[in-house]
Amino acid sequence: MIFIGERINTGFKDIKQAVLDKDPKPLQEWARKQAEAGANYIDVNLGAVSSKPADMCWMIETVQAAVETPISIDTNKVAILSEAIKACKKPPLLNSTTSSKEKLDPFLEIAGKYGASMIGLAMDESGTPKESAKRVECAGMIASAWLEAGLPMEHLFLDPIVMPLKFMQDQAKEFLEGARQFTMISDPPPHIICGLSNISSKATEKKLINRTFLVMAIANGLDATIADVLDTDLINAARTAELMMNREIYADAYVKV
Ligand code: THG
Repeated sequence: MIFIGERINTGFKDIKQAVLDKDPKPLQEWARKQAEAGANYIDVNLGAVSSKPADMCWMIETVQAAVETPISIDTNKVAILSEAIKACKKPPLLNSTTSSKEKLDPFLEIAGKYGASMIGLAMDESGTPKESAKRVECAGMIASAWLEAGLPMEHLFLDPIVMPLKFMQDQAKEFLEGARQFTMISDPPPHIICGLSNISSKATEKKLINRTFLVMAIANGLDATIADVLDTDLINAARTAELMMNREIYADAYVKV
């Protein structure tokens, strides 16, 4: 399982304020905590706080001054990505493009030039398809463009797109069916990823909803997630599900490693 720490996102008040004040402390504390928890990447999201590439670069440099963990550059803006990529010390994860050519082409070029991994969202210029079949089509387009660009499948992550359970209850099943079909896009398959906390947006019982959905998604082929990596119950549930998918070798102490 590949875990990406979700916490350095201006959707959280403390991070928003820190970016406005250019106060490195909150970002570095969250970076350390998530790295210690075993995050494989640290997601960095500037959100709507600013559209200045320099602000995203500041966030990335601030995180890298605290931890060695590679960065997930969470922006769909090519202007921000083109600058942010230069600030990264290690090959990052580009998060994310859609299947729309206008977005996909510059993302592919940057991924190729810097040896980066990339997330492709299963949507196009008209938004997120309601039905899984159309999401599979978008994902397939991204995967073929990736291969055509000569890039390695182990660096591609496809995202079937998680919607809030509270507001779009029928969408969880479409996600799960999408994920299941993405595993058949190529052999070996691409990684399948999601922004897990989307599922529990504005809900009570957030942790229970996140944990239950993650296990169901893993059963359908998910092998990476942007999530609350400090939630030990979540991580342990994911590890247990991975054993059941026969992806890890069982050991009595598996949750303690
Ligand atoms: N796919 C990809 N990238 C993504 C997403 C995705 N990046 C952003 C997002 N979705 C994943 N990250 C988060 C981070 C936080 C929350 C949800 C998704 C979250 N925030 C609280 C809430 O909405 O209730 C609000 C913050 C707070 O508690 O103050 O849950 O889908 N590729």
